[in-house]
Amino acid sequence: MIDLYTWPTPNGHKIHIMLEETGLPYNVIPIDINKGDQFEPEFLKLSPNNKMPAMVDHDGPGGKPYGLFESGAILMYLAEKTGKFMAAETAARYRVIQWLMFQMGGIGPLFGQAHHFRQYAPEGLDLTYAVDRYTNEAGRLYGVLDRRLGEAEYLAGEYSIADIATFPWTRSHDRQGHGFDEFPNVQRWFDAIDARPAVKRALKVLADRRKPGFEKDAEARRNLFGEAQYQRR
Ligand SMILES: N[C@@H](CCC(=O)N[C@@H](CS)C(=O)NCC(=O)O)C(=O)O
Repeated sequence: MIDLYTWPTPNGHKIHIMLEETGLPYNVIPIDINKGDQFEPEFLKLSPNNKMPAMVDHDGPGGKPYGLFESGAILMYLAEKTGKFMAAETAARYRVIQWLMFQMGGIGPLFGQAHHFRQYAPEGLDLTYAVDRYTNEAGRLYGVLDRRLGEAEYLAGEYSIADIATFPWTRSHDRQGHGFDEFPNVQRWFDAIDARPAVKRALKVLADRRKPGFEKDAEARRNLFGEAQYQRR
């Protein structure tokens, strides 16, 4: 059994999708990042960067419990454990890892900053430069995806953990300032993944706990963007 510490965000949904796709049994342990669960000492032992997702596989290597944080590492671990969604042969495996790293180092952080400056930053500041910078970067990254998906059905050729990592971030393309009409290959790829039964099940995990407009809540702002983030420094 896998204990998954999670919340219904794009990074959480990556792991919900992988677990639903592989059929591995899992317990959901909610980490309400708006309420500050990510700063609980027990959680920090598992995830020292105070972020979800994190997991403990009670049947880890050698049959012992094994903990991991960072969604990309968790996806690679689950792919290796099940032999699914990452090729075994070296050239094909690194094609998957290459597009997974593109998501982890490019799409995740830059789309995240687009969300921050377009939706969450305090009102009354001149954010023009930051909004332009991250909206443009998001558009550039969608262009990279679109060109790749014009030559391959999925990012690494076959459906893999690279697609599983990228898809949840593209669900909120409007919040990043872009429409799929600009990116028809991304639209085709998105529709194919969105139609998968495992993906539909995964997107329901903790769906009832996600509150629209959380960014207006003072406690959530303190936990996510304010002093709670820095009090352990
Ligand atoms: N690189 C990390 C990013 C995880 C991440 O940013 N998680 C966010 C929510 S999507 C979080 O836990 N935020 C709470 C906080 O920053 O305190 C991963 O991919 O696992």
